[in-house]
Amino acid sequence: MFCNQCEESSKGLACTVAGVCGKKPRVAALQDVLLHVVKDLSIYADAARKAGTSDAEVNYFTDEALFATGTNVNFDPQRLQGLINRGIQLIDRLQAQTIQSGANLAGATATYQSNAELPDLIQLGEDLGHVTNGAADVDIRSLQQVVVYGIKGVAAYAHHARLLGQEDEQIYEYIHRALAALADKDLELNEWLDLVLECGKVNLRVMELLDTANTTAFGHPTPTSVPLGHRAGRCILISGHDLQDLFRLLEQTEGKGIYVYTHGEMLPAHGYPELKKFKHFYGHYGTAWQNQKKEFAQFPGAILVTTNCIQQPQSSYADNIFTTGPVAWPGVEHVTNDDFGPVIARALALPGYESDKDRGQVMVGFAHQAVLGVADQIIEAVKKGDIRHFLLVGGCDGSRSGRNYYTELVEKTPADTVVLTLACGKFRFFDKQLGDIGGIPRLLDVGQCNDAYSAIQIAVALAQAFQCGVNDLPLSMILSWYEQKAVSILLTLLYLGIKDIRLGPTLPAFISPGVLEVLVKTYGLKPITTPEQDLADILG
Ligand code: SF4
Ligand code: SF3
Repeated sequence: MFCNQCEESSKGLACTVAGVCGKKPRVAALQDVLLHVVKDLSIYADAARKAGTSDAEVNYFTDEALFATGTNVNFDPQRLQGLINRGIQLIDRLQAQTIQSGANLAGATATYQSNAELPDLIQLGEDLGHVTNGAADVDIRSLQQVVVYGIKGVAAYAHHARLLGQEDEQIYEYIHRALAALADKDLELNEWLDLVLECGKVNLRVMELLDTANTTAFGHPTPTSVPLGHRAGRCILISGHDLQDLFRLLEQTEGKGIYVYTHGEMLPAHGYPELKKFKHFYGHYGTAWQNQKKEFAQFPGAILVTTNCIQQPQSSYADNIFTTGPVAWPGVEHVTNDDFGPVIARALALPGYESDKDRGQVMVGFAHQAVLGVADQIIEAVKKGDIRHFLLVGGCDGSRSGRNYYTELVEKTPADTVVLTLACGKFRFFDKQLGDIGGIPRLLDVGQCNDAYSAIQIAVALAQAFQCGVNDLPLSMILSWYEQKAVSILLTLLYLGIKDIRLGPTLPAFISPGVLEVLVKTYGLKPITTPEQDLADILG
C-alpha cells in the first residue's frame, strides 16, 4: 500500500505497511481501485460533458466515491466493493455514449471486470497502485496529489450540500476534468499549478453552496451556550459533520425520553435555530476524533457516526456504535434511509446517565451572520485600539504531540486579541475562559471545518470595512491540518491570495521540495515554530 494523504502519514512520508489511521492494506488496495475507477469514469464524464451531456447519477457517484476514500471515512471492504461495482457499471454506460459521440478518450484505461470478487479487486488495487504513480516528475506527481486530495475535500462538501438540495454543475465539471487530466502525460507543471488553484476556487464555491444549504435548512447560527455536562436519562451521541442526519435523529427521538448529545465536529450544531428548538437536544460530550476510543467507551448510550473521523471501535462499545452515510467500519451496523430506529432501540436498551451533572458551558454560533451583525462594534474596537489583532486558529485535531502548540498559542494570546476558531482543532482550547473585549468574546467559534466559508466571509467583510485587502488586515491565520477537507480549504485560501499562513503541526508529506519552494515564495506559507516565536512575529 501507499497512502500519504493525511498529516499522520507514517514517518512523515507515507503509510506503506498499514495505515496509522487503522487502514489495512486490503482497504488501501480497494480505495486505490475505486480512485482509478473514478479517474476513468471522469475521462468519460468529461468527454460526455464536452459533447453536451452531464449525467446526474455519475456526478453524485463521483462525490460519494471520492468521499469514501478520504481519511477516517470508509474502512469496510464490502462497501468499497459495492462502490467499485457501481462505478464500473457507470463507466460501461458512459463508454457507449461517449464512443458514439466520437469524443477524445485518450488515457481511458477501463478494463475492469464487472462484479469482481474481493480478492481479485484487492489484487487489482495492488497492481494499479496509487492513482498518481504514472507521473515520473516528482513535482508534477506532488501537484497531482495536491489536486486529488483537494478534490476529495471538495467532494465531501459537495456531497453534504447536495443532500440539502444545493449543487452546481461547475463543481462536477472541474472534478471530472481535473481527474481526467491525470491520464494526460503531456500536462506541464504550470498547468498542474493552475489546476491546484482552480481546486481552491471550486472549493470556495462548494463551501458557499454548503453554507447556503445549512442556513436555508436550519437557519443562521446564533450565539448559544452549550452545556458540557449531562441530564439523567437515556442518551444518544452523534458525531461527524452531517446536520441533516442530526435533524432527522432529533425528529425521530422526540418524546422518547432520550437526550441527544453532540460529539466532535457536531458541537456547532447547537447554534442553528432549527436544531436547537428540540428540547431534548441537550449538550456536548467529549472532544476531537482521536480521543473517541476513550470517550465512546465511557458514554452510557448509543453512538451514531455520520461522517469522518471514525476509529476502530473498541469491544467495550462495539455493540453501541452505528454508522450512516459515507462512513463505515466492518462489523458496525450501518443505518440507511434516515431510519435511526436501530440507534434509538439501542439507546433505550442502555442505562443512560443516572443523574444530572453540570460541567460548565461553552459558546458556539459565531458564524458570519452573527459576527457581521456586530461588525460596527468590532470595527470601533479595532479603531480605538481595544482589539489589536485577530488570530484565526483553526483546522483539524490529531494525535501528534506537537499539537499542544495550538493550546499554548491560544493561552498566550494577549488580552487585546480575538481568536476565531473552527473545525475540530478547537478542542485543544474550546473551554478556555478568555474573557471579552467590550462585550465581544475573545474566543469566537465560527463552526465546523465545513464552515470555513464563514471565516472567509468575516475576513472579506472586515477588509471591505477597513477599505483594504485581507492581507492588510490585522489578521493572521494559524492552521492545523489532518485530512483532505483541510487541504481543499488551504487551496481556497491560496486561491484568494492570502499570504503568510502558518501551517502545522507538520507540512504535508505530498508536498515536494520544489512545490514547497513555490508555496513559500509566492504565498509566504510557513510551518509553525513555537507559540512564543510565532506570536512575537505576528504581533511585532
Ligand atoms: Fe496513513 Fe493517513 Fe493514509 Fe491513513 S489516511 S493510511 S494514516 S496517510
Ligand atoms: Fe476534524 Fe476529522 Fe479535520 Fe472537520 S473531524 S476537521 S479531522
